[in-house]
Amino acid sequence: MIKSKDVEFYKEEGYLLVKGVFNKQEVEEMKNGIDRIIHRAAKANKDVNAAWDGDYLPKEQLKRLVLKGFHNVHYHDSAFLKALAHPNMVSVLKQIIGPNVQLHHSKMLVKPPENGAAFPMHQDHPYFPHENHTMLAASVHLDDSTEENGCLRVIPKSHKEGAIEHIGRHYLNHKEYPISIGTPCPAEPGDVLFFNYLTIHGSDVNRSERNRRNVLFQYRDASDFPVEDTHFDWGMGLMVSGENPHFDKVTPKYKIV
Ligand SMILES: O=C(O)CCC(=O)C(=O)O
Repeated sequence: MIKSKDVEFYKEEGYLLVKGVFNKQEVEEMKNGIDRIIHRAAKANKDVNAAWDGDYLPKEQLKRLVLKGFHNVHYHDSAFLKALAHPNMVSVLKQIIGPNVQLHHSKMLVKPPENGAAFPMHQDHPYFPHENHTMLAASVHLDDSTEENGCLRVIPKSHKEGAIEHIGRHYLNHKEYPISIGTPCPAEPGDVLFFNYLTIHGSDVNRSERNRRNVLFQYRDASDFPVEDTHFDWGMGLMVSGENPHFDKVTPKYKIV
């Protein structure tokens, strides 16, 4: 799927957009899966607004923004289990992480038209710090994603700065790191943006009349261990490529609550 120059680009810049990882039918299956999850969540009275807080807009405007965000999508619909271990996905992961790749967690991020919430600039590192920083996000695009509907933005090479202190673990100060300083990464349905968990990223409000639906999978090297017990999700540690070299560490030592 990718060449050695792409791997070099990822290592240098901290991100990589890979075109056409999923075909039209696979994208359709994921879109249908998302619609059904939203429907079932509403029926179960669990349709909460997952929009992030922040200092990038006045409080009054922030309150109007909406994000449909649910974790563990591969437990809700098989389309996502197929996607997270898709041969094209695995082929890229093996090249940028190494032979032994584990899932960390999965989630969906739907920014509805006109009021889809932004993600203030941040690193994912504070949420689940690891020893060797192999952790990355693979953000799967299900819609045409442009600046108008709040596409992902990254700060190239920012992973080289290491871990930066965040406001309450969540996001960086908007005055120092406004969303506008991120390089926009427009993408088409089926494209995947890979970025390291130290790469500063975010995305703006969806001000368009179009949806912006993404599914995000986090993966790591099976020999890269957490340094803090800060995040647990079901399915954490599923092997999507290679083997787990640590026989005594195949189940995470967290409790399901
Ligand atoms: O999908 C997006 O726009 C950003 C998602 C993100 O930054 C995150 O989940 O950490």
